[in-house]
Amino acid sequence: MTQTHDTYAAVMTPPGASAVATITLVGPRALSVARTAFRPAAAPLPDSPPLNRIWYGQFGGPPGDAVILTVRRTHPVPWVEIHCHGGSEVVRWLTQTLEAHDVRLGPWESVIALMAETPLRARAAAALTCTPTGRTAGIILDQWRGALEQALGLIDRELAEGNRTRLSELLRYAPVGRHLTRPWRVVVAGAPNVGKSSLVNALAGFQRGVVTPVPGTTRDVVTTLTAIDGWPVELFDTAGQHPAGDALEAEGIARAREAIATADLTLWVLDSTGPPVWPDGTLPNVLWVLNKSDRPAVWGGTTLGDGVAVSAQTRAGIDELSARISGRLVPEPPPPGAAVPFAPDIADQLEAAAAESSPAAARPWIAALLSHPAKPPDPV
Ligand SMILES: Nc1nc2c(ncn2[C@@H]2O[C@H](COP(=O)(O)OP(=O)(O)OP(=O)(O)O)[C@@H](O)[C@H]2O)c(=O)[nH]1
Ligand SMILES: [Mg+2]
Repeated sequence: MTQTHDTYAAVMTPPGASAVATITLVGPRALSVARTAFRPAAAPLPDSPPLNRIWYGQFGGPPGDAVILTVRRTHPVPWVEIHCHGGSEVVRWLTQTLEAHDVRLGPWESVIALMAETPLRARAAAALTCTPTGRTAGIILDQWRGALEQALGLIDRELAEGNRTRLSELLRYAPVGRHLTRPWRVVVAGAPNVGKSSLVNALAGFQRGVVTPVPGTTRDVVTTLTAIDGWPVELFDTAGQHPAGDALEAEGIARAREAIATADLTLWVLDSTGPPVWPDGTLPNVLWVLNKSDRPAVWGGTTLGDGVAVSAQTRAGIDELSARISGRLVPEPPPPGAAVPFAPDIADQLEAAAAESSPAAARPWIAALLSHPAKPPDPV
């Protein structure tokens, strides 16, 4: 057997129970391997198979599997897709058949990178697989369709003319782009018993954290992934802040402070049925929440500024609070089709380009984003 290893295969579907699994075969020998291992039920595969047509037949074996095979591309590198029955055993038979034909198995991410028409399209396809909400998926799909690539082409032309207006316009969406696959961190903090855990539960829509009338119920940082207005958010419920009692409480409070220090937004919760307890120092990015609005207030929160009155118990004001959180995290949501730097490192590179002393010096950053070479697959 030759050890050319020029042709790769990857299982594109996750392991586990499913009706169908997909295996991609890519490389110069993809078509010849398919011709040898695949026995079509009707006509054989032609020498130059038409693209995107489907053939039904047996692959590998015996026993092999009944599969649907399609040729996605023949140039510059042949690309064949095999849709077989799902389940780990069938997939194992088929990948063993491929390995017997000297095909190297790789991770699906590498095959995406190898097959995408452009590096940014490959990045967008990979980002799509781990974006958590429909809203963020929609933005990444726009980039997969070429929104960012087109914008970078225009930016490069403008930079060549000594102008960087478009580059600064694109950077408006760098903050949102950083969070399309990584949630915003929203910390819920305040004095003991003000209703922090109740508020997290109300925002998450289920009973994530323990709620009791006993002050000091939450001792550690409890995280919950949720979506607010379609944006992925990790909520951090924290221990109530007050002059520390025992060592356990002190540790909980220290962890709460650490969480606040790295938060994208802190919801500082105040209890309207008692005197307000404010944070020790200034919080860089805070939204005041006046809780327990279902009960008679002893304090009206007149100094709250843009704060929101809610009842975590009855859910009154929770929609308004969600809208306010969304507005603080993403003040300017990108319109459909807008170019967005859709990953943290892409946003970093564009910011580095904008920080260059001249438009000419910014151009290599743009070129690097457009031409970063796709890496060949690493073996699994
Ligand atoms: N009436 C009323 N009671 C509430 C509301 N939110 C919370 N509570 C009550 O306030 C008490 C404390 O609620 P928690 O959510 O545990 O408060 P916490 O801030 O997480 O408390 P610690 O974890 O102890 O710091 C419980 O008895 C809740 O039922 C509200 O909106 N209205
Ligand atoms: Mg709590």
